[in-house]
Amino acid sequence: RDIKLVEVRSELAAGTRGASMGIDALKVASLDKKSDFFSKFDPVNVKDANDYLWRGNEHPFAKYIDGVYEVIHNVYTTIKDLRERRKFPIVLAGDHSTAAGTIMGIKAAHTDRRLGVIWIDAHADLHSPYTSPSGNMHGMPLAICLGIDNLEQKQNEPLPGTIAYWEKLKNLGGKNPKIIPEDIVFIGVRSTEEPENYLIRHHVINNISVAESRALGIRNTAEKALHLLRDCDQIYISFDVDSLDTSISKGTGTPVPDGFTIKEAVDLNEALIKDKRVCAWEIVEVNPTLDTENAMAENAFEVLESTTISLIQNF
Ligand code: DIR
Ligand code: MN
Ligand code: MN
Ligand code: MN
Repeated sequence: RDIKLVEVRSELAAGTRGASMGIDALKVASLDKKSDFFSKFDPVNVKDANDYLWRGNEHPFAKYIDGVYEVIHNVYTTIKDLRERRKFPIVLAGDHSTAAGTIMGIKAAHTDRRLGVIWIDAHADLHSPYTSPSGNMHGMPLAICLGIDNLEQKQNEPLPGTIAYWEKLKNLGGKNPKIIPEDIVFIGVRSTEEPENYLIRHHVINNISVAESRALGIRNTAEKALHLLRDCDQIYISFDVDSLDTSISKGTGTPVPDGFTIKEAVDLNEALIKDKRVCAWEIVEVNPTLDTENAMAENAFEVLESTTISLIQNF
C-alpha cells in the first residue's frame, strides 16, 4: 500500500491542554528508541486552529466548535484527496474530534462504498452538544458522522450559534449520515454516560469489552470485529490511546482503568490492519504534558510502528 502519514495537531476538542504536542512526542519517542520510522515518510500537515484558544470559547456545550469545524474541514479535504489518489492515510492526531473529518474524507472519496468503523477507545464518543457532560468535542466525532443529536436524552440547551455550527458539521463532506450504527464496532469502550448508553442500546452498537477480548484472545477479537463488518466494503480503524490501561496511559487527557496492555493493543492492531478492506488507520490523544519520561508516547509509538510494519508486510 502507498502509505501517507497525516499530521493533525488538533487540541481544541480535548478537555486538557497538550494533545497537539502528541505528534512531536511520538517523534521524540522514535528518536529515543533509535527507530528510523519517521525518515520513511513525507508527512502531510493539516492546518490546525489552535489560536482559537486565545480568543476564548463562545460555545459552552461544544467548546470551540468554530475552530473544531475548521480543523475537521481541513482533515476531510486532505483525506478525501488522499483516498482519491489511492493512498493509505496513517493519521496522527491530537484530540479525537478530527476522526469525524477522516470518516468524511474516506466516505466522500468513494460514496458508493459502505464504510465500517472499528473504534478502539475507552469512550464511545457519541455525544452531541445536547447531551455532552463536558462540552468537549472529542466526545462527539461519531455522533457527527452518524448525524445523531440524541434529543431523547437531552441535557443541555446549546446556544443558537452553536446549533448552527453543529448542523453545518453534520452536513460537511457530503450527504449525512456518513455511517450507520450497525457499521461501528467498539473495542474496549468502558466509560460512557447515559445518553451514550441509550444510543448503544437503541441502535445495538457492538462493543467488544476488554474482558471479552481477553476471553476470546486477541486474534479472535480481531476476527470477530472484522466479521461484524462483513457487509462493509471499506474499514477505518481509529485507535484512541485511552483504550490502554491507566498504568500506561497517564499521558492522555482522560485515562480510564482496566484497559488494554501494550501487547494486546499491538497484537490487535497488527491483526486488524491485515484485512484488505482497511483503508485508513489513526492514533490519537497522546498528551505528553501529563506524564513523565514521555512514557505515553513511547508506548503509543510501539503501536504505531508495529501496526505500520504489519500493514507493509501484508502487501
Ligand atoms: C466524556 C469523555 N464522555 C465526555 N469523553 C472522552 O466528556 O464526552 N472522549 N474523553 O474521548
Ligand atoms: Mn476517543
Ligand atoms: Mn477516549
Ligand atoms: Mn464520551
